[in-house]
Amino acid sequence: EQPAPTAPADHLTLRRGAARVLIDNWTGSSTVPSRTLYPHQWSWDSAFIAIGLRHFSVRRAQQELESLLAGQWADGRLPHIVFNPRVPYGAYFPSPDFWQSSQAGRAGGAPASPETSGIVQPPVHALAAWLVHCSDPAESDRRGFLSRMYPGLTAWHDYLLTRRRLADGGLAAVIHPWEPGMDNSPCWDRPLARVEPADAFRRADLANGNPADRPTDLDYGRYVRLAESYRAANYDDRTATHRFAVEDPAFNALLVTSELALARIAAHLGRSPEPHTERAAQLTRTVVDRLWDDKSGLFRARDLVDDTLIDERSVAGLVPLIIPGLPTDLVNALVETLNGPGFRAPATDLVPSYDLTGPSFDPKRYWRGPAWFNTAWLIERGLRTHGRHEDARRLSRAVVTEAGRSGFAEYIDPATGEARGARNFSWTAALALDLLH
Ligand code: 9YW
Repeated sequence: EQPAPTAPADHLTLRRGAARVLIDNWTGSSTVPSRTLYPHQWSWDSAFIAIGLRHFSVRRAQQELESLLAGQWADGRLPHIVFNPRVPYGAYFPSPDFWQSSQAGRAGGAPASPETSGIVQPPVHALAAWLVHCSDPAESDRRGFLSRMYPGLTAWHDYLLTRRRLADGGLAAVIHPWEPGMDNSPCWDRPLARVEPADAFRRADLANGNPADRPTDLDYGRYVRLAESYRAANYDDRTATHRFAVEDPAFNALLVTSELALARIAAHLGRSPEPHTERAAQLTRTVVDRLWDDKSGLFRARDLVDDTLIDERSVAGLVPLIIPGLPTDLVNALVETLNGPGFRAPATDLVPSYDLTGPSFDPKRYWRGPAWFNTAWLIERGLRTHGRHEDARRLSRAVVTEAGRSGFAEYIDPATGEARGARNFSWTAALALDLLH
Protein backbone atom coordinates (compact mmCIF):
# COMPACT_ATOMS: atom_id res chain seq x y z
CA GLU A 1 0.00 0.00 0.00
CA GLN A 2 1.34 3.41 -0.98
CA PRO A 3 0.85 6.40 1.33
CA ALA A 4 -1.35 9.08 -0.24
CA PRO A 5 0.76 11.86 -1.76
CA THR A 6 0.98 14.89 0.49
CA ALA A 7 1.89 18.47 -0.30
CA PRO A 8 5.65 19.05 -0.52
CA ALA A 9 7.11 19.58 2.94
CA ASP A 10 9.07 22.76 3.48
CA HIS A 11 12.74 22.67 2.76
CA LEU A 12 13.96 22.52 6.32
CA THR A 13 11.83 19.46 7.06
CA LEU A 14 13.02 17.91 3.82
CA ARG A 15 16.66 18.53 4.65
CA ARG A 16 16.19 16.97 8.06
CA GLY A 17 14.39 13.99 6.54
CA ALA A 18 17.11 13.46 3.97
CA ALA A 19 19.87 13.74 6.56
CA ARG A 20 17.99 11.26 8.76
CA VAL A 21 18.00 8.69 5.92
CA LEU A 22 21.75 9.07 5.48
CA ILE A 23 22.40 8.84 9.21
CA ASP A 24 20.24 5.72 9.52
CA ASN A 25 21.94 4.07 6.53
CA TRP A 26 25.49 4.82 7.77
CA THR A 27 27.33 1.67 8.92
CA GLY A 28 30.35 3.31 10.58
CA SER A 29 32.55 3.66 7.49
CA SER A 30 30.14 3.79 4.57
CA THR A 31 26.45 3.99 3.69
CA VAL A 32 24.20 1.18 2.49
CA PRO A 33 21.95 2.13 -0.45
CA SER A 34 18.98 0.67 1.43
CA ARG A 35 18.71 -1.11 4.77
CA THR A 36 16.30 -3.65 3.32
CA LEU A 37 17.42 -4.35 -0.23
CA TYR A 38 21.12 -3.53 -0.43
CA PRO A 39 23.02 -4.18 2.81
CA HIS A 40 26.57 -3.61 1.46
CA GLN A 41 28.48 -0.75 -0.16
CA TRP A 42 27.74 -0.07 -3.83
CA SER A 43 30.18 1.83 -6.00
CA TRP A 44 28.23 4.53 -7.81
CA ASP A 45 25.77 4.79 -4.90
CA SER A 46 28.70 5.77 -2.68
CA ALA A 47 29.72 8.52 -5.09
CA PHE A 48 26.20 10.00 -5.10
CA ILE A 49 25.89 9.54 -1.35
CA ALA A 50 29.18 11.39 -0.74
CA ILE A 51 27.81 14.30 -2.78
CA GLY A 52 24.94 14.58 -0.29
CA LEU A 53 26.90 13.75 2.85
CA ARG A 54 29.28 16.65 2.24
CA HIS A 55 26.53 19.05 3.23
CA PHE A 56 26.42 17.90 6.81
CA SER A 57 29.61 15.91 7.36
CA VAL A 58 32.58 16.43 5.07
CA ARG A 59 34.41 13.88 7.16
CA ARG A 60 31.81 11.20 6.42
CA ALA A 61 31.72 12.12 2.76
CA GLN A 62 35.48 11.58 2.58
CA GLN A 63 35.22 8.29 4.46
CA GLU A 64 32.49 7.09 2.10
CA LEU A 65 34.85 7.39 -0.86
CA GLU A 66 37.92 6.21 1.00
CA SER A 67 36.22 3.02 2.17
CA LEU A 68 35.14 2.26 -1.38
CA LEU A 69 38.69 2.69 -2.63
CA ALA A 70 39.83 0.19 0.01
CA GLY A 71 38.18 -2.43 -2.21
CA GLN A 72 40.12 -1.41 -5.33
CA TRP A 73 41.95 -4.16 -7.22
CA ALA A 74 45.62 -4.02 -8.24
CA ASP A 75 44.62 -3.59 -11.89
CA GLY A 76 42.74 -0.42 -10.95
CA ARG A 77 39.21 -1.77 -11.12
CA LEU A 78 36.82 -0.36 -8.57
CA PRO A 79 34.39 -3.16 -7.74
CA HIS A 80 30.67 -2.52 -7.89
CA ILE A 81 30.12 -3.96 -4.41
CA VAL A 82 32.37 -3.87 -1.36
CA PHE A 83 30.92 -6.42 1.04
CA ASN A 84 30.34 -5.75 4.71
CA PRO A 85 31.79 -8.77 6.58
CA ARG A 86 29.23 -8.38 9.36
CA VAL A 87 26.27 -9.01 7.04
CA PRO A 88 25.21 -12.68 6.64
CA TYR A 89 25.65 -14.11 3.13
CA GLY A 90 21.93 -14.81 2.81
CA ALA A 91 21.01 -11.12 3.01
CA TYR A 92 22.03 -10.36 -0.58
CA PHE A 93 22.64 -12.41 -3.68
CA PRO A 94 25.25 -12.75 -5.19
CA SER A 95 27.29 -12.78 -1.98
CA PRO A 96 31.08 -13.08 -1.47
CA ASP A 97 30.99 -16.88 -1.84
CA PHE A 98 29.71 -16.31 -5.37
CA TRP A 99 32.29 -13.72 -6.45
CA GLN A 100 35.22 -15.30 -4.56
CA SER A 101 37.29 -12.17 -5.09
CA SER A 102 39.84 -12.82 -2.37
CA GLN A 103 40.81 -16.24 -3.70
CA ALA A 104 44.45 -16.35 -4.67
CA GLY A 105 45.15 -16.12 -8.38
CA ARG A 106 42.47 -13.66 -9.40
CA ALA A 107 43.94 -11.99 -12.46
CA GLY A 108 43.06 -8.45 -11.49
CA GLY A 109 44.70 -8.68 -8.07
CA ALA A 110 41.73 -8.29 -5.75
CA PRO A 111 42.57 -7.35 -2.15
CA ALA A 112 42.76 -10.15 0.44
CA SER A 113 40.11 -8.15 2.25
CA PRO A 114 37.48 -6.76 1.94
CA GLU A 115 35.50 -9.18 -0.20
CA THR A 116 34.19 -7.52 -3.35
CA SER A 117 32.36 -8.26 -6.57
CA GLY A 118 34.42 -8.59 -9.76
CA ILE A 119 32.54 -6.17 -12.00
CA VAL A 120 32.31 -2.36 -11.97
CA GLN A 121 29.81 0.51 -12.03
CA PRO A 122 29.82 3.98 -13.66
CA PRO A 123 32.81 6.19 -12.77
CA VAL A 124 31.17 9.02 -10.82
CA HIS A 125 33.87 8.93 -8.15
CA ALA A 126 36.34 11.60 -9.28
CA LEU A 127 33.45 14.01 -9.76
CA ALA A 128 32.25 13.16 -6.25
CA ALA A 129 35.75 13.55 -4.77
CA TRP A 130 36.12 16.98 -6.35
CA LEU A 131 32.69 18.11 -5.11
CA VAL A 132 33.45 16.83 -1.62
CA HIS A 133 36.71 18.77 -1.68
CA CYS A 134 34.97 21.95 -2.87
CA SER A 135 32.53 21.96 -0.01
CA ASP A 136 35.37 22.49 2.51
CA PRO A 137 38.75 22.91 0.78
CA ALA A 138 40.62 23.76 3.98
CA GLU A 139 39.49 20.60 5.77
CA SER A 140 40.14 18.57 2.63
CA ASP A 141 43.70 19.89 2.32
CA ARG A 142 44.33 19.47 6.02
CA ARG A 143 43.51 15.78 5.73
CA GLY A 144 45.32 15.39 2.40
CA PHE A 145 42.07 14.05 0.98
CA LEU A 146 42.73 14.71 -2.70
CA SER A 147 46.34 13.58 -2.62
CA ARG A 148 45.21 10.30 -1.10
CA MET A 149 42.39 9.86 -3.63
CA TYR A 150 44.22 10.89 -6.79
CA PRO A 151 46.38 7.79 -7.46
CA GLY A 152 43.46 5.39 -6.98
CA LEU A 153 41.10 7.45 -9.11
CA THR A 154 43.70 7.72 -11.88
CA ALA A 155 44.32 3.96 -11.78
CA TRP A 156 40.55 3.41 -11.97
CA HIS A 157 40.20 5.50 -15.13
CA ASP A 158 43.33 3.89 -16.61
CA TYR A 159 41.75 0.48 -16.06
CA LEU A 160 38.60 1.52 -17.90
CA LEU A 161 40.52 2.99 -20.81
CA THR A 162 42.93 0.09 -21.25
CA ARG A 163 41.50 -3.25 -20.12
CA ARG A 164 37.94 -2.18 -20.87
CA ARG A 165 38.57 -0.63 -24.24
CA LEU A 166 37.39 -3.68 -26.12
CA ALA A 167 37.06 -2.14 -29.60
CA ASP A 168 39.96 -0.41 -31.38
CA GLY A 169 39.53 3.33 -30.94
CA GLY A 170 36.42 2.61 -28.88
CA LEU A 171 35.07 3.65 -25.50
CA ALA A 172 35.11 1.93 -22.11
CA ALA A 173 32.91 -1.15 -22.47
CA VAL A 174 30.62 -2.74 -19.91
CA ILE A 175 30.45 -6.51 -19.86
CA HIS A 176 27.48 -7.12 -17.57
CA PRO A 177 24.09 -5.35 -17.24
CA TRP A 178 24.91 -4.55 -13.60
CA GLU A 179 27.87 -2.45 -14.78
CA PRO A 180 26.04 0.50 -16.36
CA GLY A 181 23.92 0.55 -13.18
CA MET A 182 20.67 0.08 -15.11
CA ASP A 183 20.36 -3.69 -14.98
CA ASN A 184 17.11 -4.50 -16.71
CA SER A 185 16.96 -1.60 -19.18
CA PRO A 186 15.24 -2.62 -22.44
CA CYS A 187 18.55 -1.66 -24.08
CA TRP A 188 19.98 -4.95 -22.84
CA ASP A 189 17.14 -7.19 -24.03
CA ARG A 190 18.71 -7.89 -27.41
CA PRO A 191 22.31 -8.44 -26.26
CA LEU A 192 21.04 -10.54 -23.33
CA ALA A 193 19.00 -12.78 -25.62
CA ARG A 194 22.31 -14.40 -26.61
CA VAL A 195 22.92 -15.55 -23.04
CA GLU A 196 21.72 -18.93 -21.81
CA PRO A 197 20.26 -18.28 -18.33
CA ALA A 198 21.73 -20.07 -15.31
CA ASP A 199 19.16 -22.12 -13.43
CA ALA A 200 20.66 -22.83 -10.02
CA PHE A 201 20.62 -19.67 -7.90
CA ARG A 202 18.52 -18.12 -5.16
CA ARG A 203 17.58 -14.47 -5.32
CA ALA A 204 17.47 -12.53 -2.06
CA ASP A 205 15.88 -9.38 -3.46
CA LEU A 206 12.34 -10.74 -3.79
CA ALA A 207 12.00 -11.24 -0.03
CA ASN A 208 12.47 -7.47 0.41
CA GLY A 209 11.01 -6.05 -2.78
CA ASN A 210 7.80 -6.27 -4.78
CA PRO A 211 8.40 -8.75 -7.66
CA ALA A 212 6.49 -6.45 -10.06
CA ASP A 213 9.05 -3.69 -9.39
CA ARG A 214 12.11 -5.92 -9.80
CA PRO A 215 13.88 -7.64 -12.72
CA THR A 216 12.42 -10.98 -13.80
CA ASP A 217 13.88 -14.42 -13.01
CA LEU A 218 14.87 -14.81 -16.65
CA ASP A 219 16.92 -11.59 -16.43
CA TYR A 220 18.51 -12.75 -13.18
CA GLY A 221 19.44 -16.12 -14.70
CA ARG A 222 21.30 -14.28 -17.44
CA TYR A 223 23.03 -11.93 -14.99
CA VAL A 224 24.22 -14.95 -13.03
CA ARG A 225 25.46 -16.79 -16.13
CA LEU A 226 27.48 -13.78 -17.30
CA ALA A 227 29.03 -13.23 -13.88
CA GLU A 228 29.90 -16.92 -13.59
CA SER A 229 31.65 -16.96 -16.91
CA TYR A 230 33.69 -13.83 -16.05
CA ARG A 231 34.64 -15.49 -12.77
CA ALA A 232 35.62 -18.67 -14.62
CA ALA A 233 38.03 -16.49 -16.65
CA ASN A 234 39.45 -15.24 -13.34
CA TYR A 235 38.07 -11.77 -14.15
CA ASP A 236 40.93 -11.47 -16.63
CA ASP A 237 39.92 -8.86 -19.22
CA ARG A 238 42.73 -9.93 -21.53
CA THR A 239 41.48 -13.50 -21.91
CA ALA A 240 37.77 -13.42 -21.03
CA THR A 241 35.34 -13.72 -23.93
CA HIS A 242 32.21 -11.66 -23.57
CA ARG A 243 28.75 -12.55 -24.82
CA PHE A 244 27.66 -9.19 -23.48
CA ALA A 245 29.85 -6.21 -24.41
CA VAL A 246 28.39 -2.76 -24.81
CA GLU A 247 29.54 0.86 -24.97
CA ASP A 248 27.05 2.76 -22.84
CA PRO A 249 26.55 6.51 -23.29
CA ALA A 250 25.92 7.37 -19.62
CA PHE A 251 28.88 5.32 -18.40
CA ASN A 252 31.23 7.05 -20.84
CA ALA A 253 29.76 10.51 -20.27
CA LEU A 254 30.47 10.06 -16.58
CA LEU A 255 34.00 9.01 -17.44
CA VAL A 256 34.47 12.27 -19.38
CA THR A 257 33.06 14.33 -16.51
CA SER A 258 35.21 12.50 -13.99
CA GLU A 259 38.31 12.98 -16.18
CA LEU A 260 37.61 16.70 -16.08
CA ALA A 261 37.28 16.48 -12.30
CA LEU A 262 40.64 14.66 -12.23
CA ALA A 263 42.10 17.54 -14.23
CA ARG A 264 40.96 19.94 -11.51
CA ILE A 265 42.25 17.64 -8.79
CA ALA A 266 45.63 17.36 -10.56
CA ALA A 267 45.89 21.15 -10.91
CA HIS A 268 45.02 21.59 -7.25
CA LEU A 269 47.81 19.18 -6.34
CA GLY A 270 50.29 21.13 -8.48
CA ARG A 271 50.36 18.56 -11.28
CA SER A 272 49.62 19.00 -14.93
CA PRO A 273 45.90 18.74 -15.71
CA GLU A 274 46.63 18.22 -19.40
CA PRO A 275 46.67 14.43 -19.63
CA HIS A 276 43.15 14.51 -18.19
CA THR A 277 41.78 17.36 -20.29
CA GLU A 278 43.20 15.75 -23.42
CA ARG A 279 41.68 12.42 -22.56
CA ALA A 280 38.32 14.08 -21.86
CA ALA A 281 38.38 15.89 -25.21
CA GLN A 282 39.25 12.75 -27.10
CA LEU A 283 36.60 10.71 -25.28
CA THR A 284 34.00 13.39 -25.99
CA ARG A 285 34.71 13.10 -29.72
CA THR A 286 34.52 9.33 -29.54
CA VAL A 287 31.23 9.34 -27.63
CA VAL A 288 29.75 11.58 -30.33
CA ASP A 289 31.24 9.59 -33.24
CA ARG A 290 30.26 6.19 -31.95
CA LEU A 291 27.02 6.73 -30.04
CA TRP A 292 25.13 9.78 -31.31
CA ASP A 293 21.90 8.98 -33.14
CA ASP A 294 20.58 12.00 -34.97
CA LYS A 295 17.32 10.32 -35.89
CA SER A 296 16.35 9.69 -32.24
CA GLY A 297 17.84 12.92 -30.90
CA LEU A 298 19.84 11.11 -28.24
CA PHE A 299 22.79 8.79 -27.69
CA ARG A 300 22.37 5.05 -27.99
CA ALA A 301 24.39 2.14 -26.66
CA ARG A 302 26.67 0.28 -29.07
CA ASP A 303 26.53 -3.51 -29.01
CA LEU A 304 30.12 -4.64 -29.60
CA VAL A 305 29.16 -8.22 -30.44
CA ASP A 306 27.63 -7.17 -33.77
CA ASP A 307 28.89 -3.56 -33.79
CA THR A 308 25.49 -1.91 -34.10
CA LEU A 309 23.62 0.78 -32.17
CA ILE A 310 20.93 -0.75 -29.97
CA ASP A 311 17.53 0.39 -31.15
CA GLU A 312 16.11 1.54 -27.79
CA ARG A 313 15.80 5.01 -26.31
CA SER A 314 16.71 5.19 -22.64
CA VAL A 315 17.66 7.88 -20.13
CA ALA A 316 21.30 6.77 -20.50
CA GLY A 317 21.17 8.46 -23.90
CA LEU A 318 20.37 11.83 -22.29
CA VAL A 319 22.99 11.75 -19.54
CA PRO A 320 25.79 12.90 -21.93
CA LEU A 321 24.24 16.34 -21.57
CA ILE A 322 26.62 16.49 -18.61
CA ILE A 323 29.62 16.67 -20.98
CA PRO A 324 30.73 20.34 -21.10
CA GLY A 325 32.33 20.06 -24.55
CA LEU A 326 29.28 18.68 -26.34
CA PRO A 327 28.59 20.43 -29.69
CA THR A 328 25.74 22.98 -29.43
CA ASP A 329 23.51 21.29 -32.00
CA LEU A 330 23.62 18.09 -29.97
CA VAL A 331 22.81 19.97 -26.77
CA ASN A 332 19.80 21.52 -28.52
CA ALA A 333 18.64 18.15 -29.80
CA LEU A 334 19.00 16.53 -26.36
CA VAL A 335 17.00 19.28 -24.67
CA GLU A 336 14.31 18.89 -27.30
CA THR A 337 14.17 15.15 -26.67
CA LEU A 338 14.05 15.75 -22.94
CA ASN A 339 11.05 18.04 -23.34
CA GLY A 340 9.34 15.86 -25.94
CA PRO A 341 6.69 13.13 -25.50
CA GLY A 342 9.24 10.35 -24.84
CA PHE A 343 10.90 11.82 -21.76
CA ARG A 344 8.76 14.55 -20.23
CA ALA A 345 6.76 12.79 -17.52
CA PRO A 346 3.69 15.00 -17.20
CA ALA A 347 2.70 14.25 -13.59
CA THR A 348 6.13 14.50 -12.00
CA ASP A 349 8.43 16.52 -14.29
CA LEU A 350 11.05 13.83 -13.67
CA VAL A 351 12.78 11.90 -16.45
CA PRO A 352 11.63 8.31 -17.04
CA SER A 353 14.35 5.69 -17.39
CA TYR A 354 12.93 4.61 -20.74
CA ASP A 355 10.96 6.27 -23.54
CA LEU A 356 7.33 6.72 -22.38
CA THR A 357 6.17 5.88 -25.91
CA GLY A 358 8.63 2.98 -26.42
CA PRO A 359 7.44 -0.61 -26.99
CA SER A 360 8.93 -1.93 -23.72
CA PHE A 361 7.85 0.90 -21.42
CA ASP A 362 6.71 -0.34 -18.00
CA PRO A 363 6.03 2.37 -15.39
CA LYS A 364 6.75 0.06 -12.45
CA ARG A 365 9.63 -2.20 -13.31
CA TYR A 366 12.99 -0.81 -12.28
CA TRP A 367 14.94 0.57 -15.26
CA ARG A 368 12.19 -0.09 -17.81
CA GLY A 369 10.30 3.15 -17.25
CA PRO A 370 10.34 4.40 -13.63
CA ALA A 371 11.96 7.76 -12.94
CA TRP A 372 15.15 7.65 -10.88
CA PHE A 373 16.70 10.46 -8.88
CA ASN A 374 20.36 9.95 -9.78
CA THR A 375 19.73 10.31 -13.51
CA ALA A 376 17.60 13.41 -12.87
CA TRP A 377 20.44 14.89 -10.81
CA LEU A 378 22.94 14.22 -13.61
CA ILE A 379 20.66 15.74 -16.25
CA GLU A 380 19.99 18.75 -14.04
CA ARG A 381 23.73 19.29 -13.83
CA GLY A 382 24.00 18.93 -17.60
CA LEU A 383 21.27 21.50 -18.17
CA ARG A 384 23.08 23.98 -15.93
CA THR A 385 26.40 23.21 -17.62
CA HIS A 386 24.86 24.33 -20.91
CA GLY A 387 23.08 27.38 -19.52
CA ARG A 388 19.59 25.86 -19.68
CA HIS A 389 18.72 27.31 -16.31
CA GLU A 390 14.97 27.28 -16.59
CA ASP A 391 14.83 23.59 -17.50
CA ALA A 392 17.38 22.89 -14.76
CA ARG A 393 15.31 24.66 -12.14
CA ARG A 394 12.20 22.73 -13.09
CA LEU A 395 14.03 19.42 -12.82
CA SER A 396 15.69 20.41 -9.57
CA ARG A 397 12.30 21.30 -8.07
CA ALA A 398 10.90 17.99 -9.29
CA VAL A 399 13.72 16.02 -7.65
CA VAL A 400 13.23 17.75 -4.31
CA THR A 401 9.43 17.55 -4.37
CA GLU A 402 9.17 13.95 -5.49
CA ALA A 403 11.97 12.78 -3.19
CA GLY A 404 10.14 14.17 -0.18
CA ARG A 405 6.69 13.13 -1.29
CA SER A 406 7.76 9.54 -2.02
CA GLY A 407 9.58 9.01 1.30
CA PHE A 408 12.94 9.06 -0.57
CA ALA A 409 11.88 6.20 -2.81
CA GLU A 410 14.34 4.26 -4.91
CA TYR A 411 12.28 5.19 -7.99
CA ILE A 412 8.80 6.40 -8.83
CA ASP A 413 6.14 5.79 -11.42
CA PRO A 414 6.81 8.66 -13.84
CA ALA A 415 3.15 9.10 -14.72
CA THR A 416 1.57 9.05 -11.27
CA GLY A 417 4.47 9.86 -8.94
CA GLU A 418 3.69 6.72 -6.96
CA ALA A 419 6.68 5.49 -4.91
CA ARG A 420 8.29 2.23 -6.06
CA GLY A 421 11.11 -0.02 -4.89
CA ALA A 422 12.82 0.67 -1.57
CA ARG A 423 12.02 3.72 0.64
CA ASN A 424 14.60 5.73 2.57
CA PHE A 425 16.93 5.11 -0.33
CA SER A 426 20.30 6.75 0.21
CA TRP A 427 21.09 8.37 -3.12
CA THR A 428 17.57 9.81 -3.38
CA ALA A 429 18.09 11.50 0.01
CA ALA A 430 21.67 12.54 -0.79
CA LEU A 431 20.90 14.10 -4.15
CA ALA A 432 17.76 15.88 -2.92
CA LEU A 433 19.90 17.27 -0.11
CA ASP A 434 22.46 18.43 -2.64
CA LEU A 435 19.86 20.25 -4.71
CA LEU A 436 18.43 21.86 -1.57
CA HIS A 437 21.79 23.63 -1.01
C1 9YW B 1 20.70 -5.07 -7.73
C2 9YW B 1 22.26 -0.34 -5.41
C3 9YW B 1 22.14 -0.80 -6.83
C4 9YW B 1 22.36 0.33 -7.84
C5 9YW B 1 22.00 -0.08 -9.26
C6 9YW B 1 20.62 -0.69 -9.26
C7 9YW B 1 20.57 -1.85 -8.27
C8 9YW B 1 21.69 -3.98 -7.79
O1 9YW B 1 20.87 -1.39 -6.98
O2 9YW B 1 21.42 -2.90 -8.68
O3 9YW B 1 20.80 -5.97 -6.87
O4 9YW B 1 19.80 -5.12 -8.54
O5 9YW B 1 20.24 -1.07 -10.54
O6 9YW B 1 22.11 1.00 -10.12
O7 9YW B 1 23.67 0.75 -7.79
O8 9YW B 1 21.44 0.75 -5.18
